[in-house]
Amino acid sequence: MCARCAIVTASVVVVMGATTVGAGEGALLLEPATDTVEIPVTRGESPLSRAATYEARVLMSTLMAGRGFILREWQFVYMDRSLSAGPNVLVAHSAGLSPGGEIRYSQTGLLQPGRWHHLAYVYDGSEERLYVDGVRVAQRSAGGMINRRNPNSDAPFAMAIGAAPEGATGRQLSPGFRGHIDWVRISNVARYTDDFCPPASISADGATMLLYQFNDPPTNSHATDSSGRNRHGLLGFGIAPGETRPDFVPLPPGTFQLRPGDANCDGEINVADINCFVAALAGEQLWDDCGHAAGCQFVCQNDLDGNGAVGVGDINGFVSCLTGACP
Ligand SMILES: [Ca+2]
Ligand SMILES: [Ca+2]
Ligand SMILES: [Ca+2]
Repeated sequence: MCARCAIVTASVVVVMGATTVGAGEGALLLEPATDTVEIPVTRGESPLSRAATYEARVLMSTLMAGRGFILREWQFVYMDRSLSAGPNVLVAHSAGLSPGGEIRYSQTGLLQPGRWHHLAYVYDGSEERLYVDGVRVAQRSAGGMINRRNPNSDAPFAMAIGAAPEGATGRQLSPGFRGHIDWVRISNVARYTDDFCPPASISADGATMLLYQFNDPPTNSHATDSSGRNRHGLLGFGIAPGETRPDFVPLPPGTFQLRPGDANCDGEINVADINCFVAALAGEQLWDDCGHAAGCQFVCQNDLDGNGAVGVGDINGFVSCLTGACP
C-alpha cells in the first residue's frame, strides 16, 4: 500500500452511516426534437416572480445540434421563462427582469454525449447565474420581477418540457432538447450560490413548483408531478401542430456521472482515486495537479460528507467508498 493510502486509512475513526442517494430509475427520452410534454396550468399566475431555479439532469443525444428547450413557460407578449441547451451552449431566460434577455454561456464541448450533466439557472432577486455540473459558468446583475402569465389575456399560453410552442398563435414549434432527462425541477427560490455537487436525485420541498422524476411506467401517457401540485404533464399534446410523444425508458447504463469519491474522475471509485483524494485534502490547487480527468469539479468529487467543503471530515466517507459502501 502506498504511503498516502496508509495516511488515509490511519485516519479512519468512524464509518459514517449516511444513506446513498442514487440516480432515479427511469428517464424521459426526447427524440426527435418535436417530442414534448405539455404541463397543465390551472392557476392564473405563477409564483416564480422574485426568485427561481430551473434545473435538470440530462444526457444529450449525439444527434443534438444547436440548442433545444428543456423547459419553457411561455405566453405570447407576456411571459417567457426557459432553460435550453446544446452541445456548445446553455441558455436561460426569465422575461421581465432588468437588464433582461437571455443569459447565455457558450463553450465548445460544453455538453458531452454519454455523460450526465446537471444544468441549472438561478435568479435570486439581484443576480442571474448559470451552472453546469455544479460549476457557476455565468452570472450577471439583474433585478425586478419575472413576468407573470396574464390570465385575462387570450394570448396563447404553454408550459412544456421539450419542444415548445411560440409565436402569435402558439402554433410554431421550437425544437426541444434531444436526449434523456432524468429529472427536471422548477423552484421559487434560488437554490445555488457557490459551486456545488449536483444531486443525482432530488425530492420535493415547499419551494418546489414542479418536479418530474420521469420514473413513470412506459405505458403512462402522463409524467407524474412529484411537487404535490399535481401538474402532471401530458406526453405529446400541446397547442402546436407536429408535436410528438416522448418515451419513458430505463436509465441508460454505462453513462458517466459525477460522484463524490471518484477523486480522479474516471467514472469508478477505487484505489486509483487515493492519490487525488489525498491531494484534495491539501487543497484545490494540489488536486488540480493530481492528474484527474477533465470535466469534473473539486467539491463534487471530494466532498464525501456533503458539507460543501473538502476536509478531514471527508476521509471516513472516502475510505467507505473504497470498500464499496459510499456514504
Ligand atoms: Ca428519473
Ligand atoms: Ca476514479
Ligand atoms: Ca466535506
